[in-house]
Amino acid sequence: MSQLKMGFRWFGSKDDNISLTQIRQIPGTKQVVGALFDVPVGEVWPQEKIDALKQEVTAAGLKLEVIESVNIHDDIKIGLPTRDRYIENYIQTIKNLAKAGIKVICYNFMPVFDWLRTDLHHQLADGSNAMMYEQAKLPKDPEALMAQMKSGSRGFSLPGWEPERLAALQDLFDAYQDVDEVKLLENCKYFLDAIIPVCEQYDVRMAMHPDDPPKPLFGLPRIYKNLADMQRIEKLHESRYNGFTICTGSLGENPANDLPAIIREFVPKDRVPFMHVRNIKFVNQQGDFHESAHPSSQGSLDMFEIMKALHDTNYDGYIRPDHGRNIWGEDGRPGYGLYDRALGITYLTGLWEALEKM
Ligand SMILES: [Mn+2]
Repeated sequence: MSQLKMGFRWFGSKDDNISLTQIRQIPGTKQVVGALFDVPVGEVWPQEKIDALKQEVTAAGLKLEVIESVNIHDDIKIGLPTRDRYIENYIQTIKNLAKAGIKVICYNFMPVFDWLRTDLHHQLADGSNAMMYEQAKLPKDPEALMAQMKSGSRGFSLPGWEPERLAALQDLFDAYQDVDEVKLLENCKYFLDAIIPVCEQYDVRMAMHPDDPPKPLFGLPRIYKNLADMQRIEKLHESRYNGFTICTGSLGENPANDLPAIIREFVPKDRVPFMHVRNIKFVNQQGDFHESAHPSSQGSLDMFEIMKALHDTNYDGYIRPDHGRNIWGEDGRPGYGLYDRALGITYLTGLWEALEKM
């Protein structure tokens, strides 16, 4: 029986209220999906810090083979002359991670903002809370959005929302003024052409995460929203090391995205080293949604069909549950509480066992 390489995202002993011991007790979980959170975007990840994290995870009886994320400096995405220095740093980070046995790097190519939501603690009928996105509640002003995210996070740092980087928000927006989707793709190709030969040599696979939500916001371009975008990105640099994270929640936020079809196209091409599997629930015809528990019955996505597509295509990459709700009185980092993600793992491994035995 093929086992899922199931992982759990962890924000490190300094910044996560969930312990490695707790993670190890989630049935079927062997992998920690981690990162260094104290290295500024664009700088080299020091070998000794990577090794220390690896050692900490290994000592807890778990494996560290997937990093999420090594973020891309805005100068690379904008295409500034200074990008070469940041690409050199990125290459050194890849080499350092390879030395620690890292196999996959998850990253995204979203300008300015990482993922975003309009409510980080939307109250659900059962008394739990989850993140929500309502188009009408998205502030017109990006500064107001930042303030909204910050106050909603209740003191937790949010992945991809580095305060230092976002401090000069207007300057950042100005710098992206001439970057449209075509230009952003060109800049992505420039980056991939530089790093993928190194990834091949060091056996580290890149796994781009979809834009979340998968549509342009604040006039900023988005390059990974759907299957057609993926076909463009795979051709930017033909290599199994130029791969995707397929995040069912992010791509699923556009009801037109057929997730099993996307999986069935890209897994057989060996372009999917990493899966994020989570559910969302649409609340209206306009595509507003809140995040939900993982089971199909709790959201709008057919999780069985998603797992079946992975099973049918002999998926053997890494996988993790994604955002869950805050339940049972937990007040965790938005999307990253312990209980609902652990339930998600149990559900996903249950679906997988059934698929294996059918
Ligand atoms: Mn995701």
